[in-house]
Amino acid sequence: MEADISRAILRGYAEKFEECLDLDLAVVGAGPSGLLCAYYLAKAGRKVAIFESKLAPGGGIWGGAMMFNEVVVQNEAIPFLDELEVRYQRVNENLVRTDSVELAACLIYRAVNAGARLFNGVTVEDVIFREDRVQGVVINFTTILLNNLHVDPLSVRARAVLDGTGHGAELTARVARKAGIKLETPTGGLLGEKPMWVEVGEKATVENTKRVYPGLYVSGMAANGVFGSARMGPIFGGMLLSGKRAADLILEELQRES
Ligand code: 48F
Repeated sequence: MEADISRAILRGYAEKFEECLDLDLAVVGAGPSGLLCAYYLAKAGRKVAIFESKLAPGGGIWGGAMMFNEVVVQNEAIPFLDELEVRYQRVNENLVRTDSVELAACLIYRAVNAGARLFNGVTVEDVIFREDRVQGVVINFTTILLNNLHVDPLSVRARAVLDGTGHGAELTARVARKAGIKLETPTGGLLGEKPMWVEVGEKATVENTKRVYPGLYVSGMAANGVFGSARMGPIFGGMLLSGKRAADLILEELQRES
């Protein structure tokens, strides 16, 4: 029995991982924007995997605000809540509120159930960069990195990579530090995140969801970190709209290329 359990787990993981060595989209970070983007790509029949450095996917959703586990969503993003079957209650004519645990759970479930593969405990530490284009991700187990062990990573090819790493835009920041790489931003680098301004941040996170280098896209708070806009706190409509916009842009690009 013991050996059967181990064999089942090893084979299951190996099969899942092998299927994902050559992807249409690698989503880096399982926050709201990355999860929703992965859901739409998987729903469109694309091969997509999500790499999340923490044990639990869901990013900044779970704790709501200051651990009050509720978040608000504005009217424009309610169709996503309906599609994901997240329940909500009206706050005023513009806003609804929802249980943050339910939102996180539904986003994760819908993305995986639509066919996206999710690898938790896996950190994207770099990108594959060939012929002036981002062409995949370089991954390692987070435990290896946390323990500072000198262990080489593995790589996964992807036709598109989405940086959904949240505040700090960790992946794009890493790419921008590489010699000779200039991002498609006004300065060629990251503009950095601004302090809180809810309306501005919410609008900007959607507008800033775009390609930052051939093969590399940004969504959610990473988009505002790259293009220099405000944070917005526990309002999640912008994150969902950003995830959908990323999916539309990436699907369009994939279709153009094929
Ligand atoms: O920050 P996060 O939730 O992403 P988001 O879609 O949403 C932001 C909101 O949660 C909130 C907000 C809303 O108004 O401001 O903050 O921008 O999730 C980002 C995920 O990326 C993971 C990280 O653990 C988190 O779960 N992550 C960060 N760096 C890496 C990574 C990495 N190098 N590799 C893999 N995962």
